Amino acid sequence: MSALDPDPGPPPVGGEAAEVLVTIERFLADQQPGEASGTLTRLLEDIALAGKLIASRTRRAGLTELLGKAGVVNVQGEDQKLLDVYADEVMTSLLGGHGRVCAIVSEEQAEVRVLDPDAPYVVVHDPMDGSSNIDANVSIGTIFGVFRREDPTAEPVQTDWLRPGRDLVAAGYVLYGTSTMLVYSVGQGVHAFTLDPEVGEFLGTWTDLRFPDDAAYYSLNFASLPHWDSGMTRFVEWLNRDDTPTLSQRYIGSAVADFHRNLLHGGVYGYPGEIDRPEGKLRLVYEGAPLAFLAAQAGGRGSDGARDLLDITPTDLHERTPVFLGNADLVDQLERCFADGE
Ligand code: P6P
Repeated sequence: MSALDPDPGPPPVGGEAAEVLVTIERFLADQQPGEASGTLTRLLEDIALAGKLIASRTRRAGLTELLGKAGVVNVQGEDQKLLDVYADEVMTSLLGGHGRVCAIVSEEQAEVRVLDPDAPYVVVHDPMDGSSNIDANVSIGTIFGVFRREDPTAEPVQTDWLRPGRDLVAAGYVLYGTSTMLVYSVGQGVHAFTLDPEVGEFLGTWTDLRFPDDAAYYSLNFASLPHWDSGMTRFVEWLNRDDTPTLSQRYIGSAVADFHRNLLHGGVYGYPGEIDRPEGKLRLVYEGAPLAFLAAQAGGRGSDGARDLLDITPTDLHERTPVFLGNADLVDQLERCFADGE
């Protein structure tokens, strides 16, 4: 492709190189079904703009005191970082006021916030996943999911946002790493765009990303091994057998970054439940379900160790769940190990 400098190089094993230089706005418009109103397209464009704004701050975090803590403890009991606060405010202000988003659920807000009561969509998001890594300059990311309300004329009710991930109409993430990438799906495959900071556009990079059949990595925090259920130890033993795939262990401490690398190279990420914390750490609504939606769109799966994450209906905005995401065969094997043996 002569138009790009430097050439983006070959696509990942499980993807296609974008054929032409295309912005995410143009790609969304071209992908939009003929009968669509364009509302979801413009909502996703708002998220892309939020990603640009957050990326610009993330790039300069070390220079503008955005590193470090906001001096507030959030609903999760975690120290809010200034970038958490900024990312949450940017997403909320860009998504509200256009008659597109009825309500927004955020990791950083104890309660759901109603934006435009008679709007058709609900957004769930983790504005800055992995924020404990900000000071260490490790990749972090924004995770989002979009539901379409069954009756936009009705009063907003919690069944508008406490829904199984299978009801999502879109999901994705913005990864603030060595480059800023927006990866999303509207149910027609997974597509990746790279932010060109000089142009200020997310440019098409890869389309139809799928987990490669031959996985390369598994992502587990082995510091927690003594606290894991026996099913996890059986899975680790399976991983280390001579007759099973040889995978390398890579764990960044930022689920979006681990997920992204495993999507490109094949693998499985896990944050298991523990004996004294069987619900695990990650949140179902705005972490597990949106990433499971993407995994399924890329030929993989998301599971809590027994059930597909997309089939779990949350009962609380911030409920936690064990999360396993990646190649379907690896997630299937993990479930077999949890179900007492292979
Ligand atoms: P630990 C980040 O806080 C996060 O929610 C995920 O992005 C990440 O994979 C995990 O927690 C890291 O948690 O306990 O391994 O440091």
